[in-house]
Amino acid sequence: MGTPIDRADGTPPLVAVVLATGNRDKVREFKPMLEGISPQLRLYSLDDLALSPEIEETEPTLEGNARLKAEALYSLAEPMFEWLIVLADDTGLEVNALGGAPGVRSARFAPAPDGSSPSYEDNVSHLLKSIDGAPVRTARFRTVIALKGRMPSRDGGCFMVDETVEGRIDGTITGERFGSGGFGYDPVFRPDGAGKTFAEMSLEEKNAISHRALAVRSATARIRDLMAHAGIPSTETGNHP
Ligand code: ITT
Repeated sequence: MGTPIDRADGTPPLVAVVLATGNRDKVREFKPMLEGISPQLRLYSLDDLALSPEIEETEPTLEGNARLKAEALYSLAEPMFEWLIVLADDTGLEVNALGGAPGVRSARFAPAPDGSSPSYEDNVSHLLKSIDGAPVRTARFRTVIALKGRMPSRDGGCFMVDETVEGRIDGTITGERFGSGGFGYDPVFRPDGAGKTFAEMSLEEKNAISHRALAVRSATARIRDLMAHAGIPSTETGNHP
């Protein structure tokens, strides 16, 4: 693999954007938001690169875990591309009545037999049980995206990328499940002002307002800046929400 460039012939370099997630639901949401940034950008999921690293999310914060994933994936993907930006996200549902839990433990909230991962169903049931009778059911989804990369500089050298961006959305945990779209906690999360849960929305509706969309929008803006810094053309508006 690789993306050799010959700046002498005026060809702008190609930049690989690697989505550091094994969660296909998340890839499905990310792709349309990133695809239009630049004709020089190539988007890869872990599946595309046949990578399936086991990265333990051991940090106590979403930021820490996003950075951890980005760094681990960067070291695996870095030999494959000359220029690349790895995007790793960590998302948590923070429920006020639970002091901000499940937060970083959102994927592993429900008790599960040793070593196994609870299903989305298990986690939602556990959440509803945990806040049964709570007078306040406010919550927020928060997504942190870490960007880790190596980009060409205009003088023929390179510069490193190492930063995070964030998106969040406030809402309420409903008393029961509504809708069949989305994934994870979507059937019980109703964003403020929306009148329906994420699971009752189309992908487009969710992508217009979600925590992940907001974080991706910020990441997209940063990628555009980084491309500009490298002297690589972006499309006018891209394909972001
Ligand atoms: P990777 O670490 O492989 O990326 P993950 O499933 O662990 O995948 P996150 O840590 O980002 O993903 O998210 C933790 C859990 O939070 C996830 O398993 C879902 O249950 C839930 N979640 C994340 N994003 C969500 C969304 O947009 N809507 C509903 N639930 C979501």
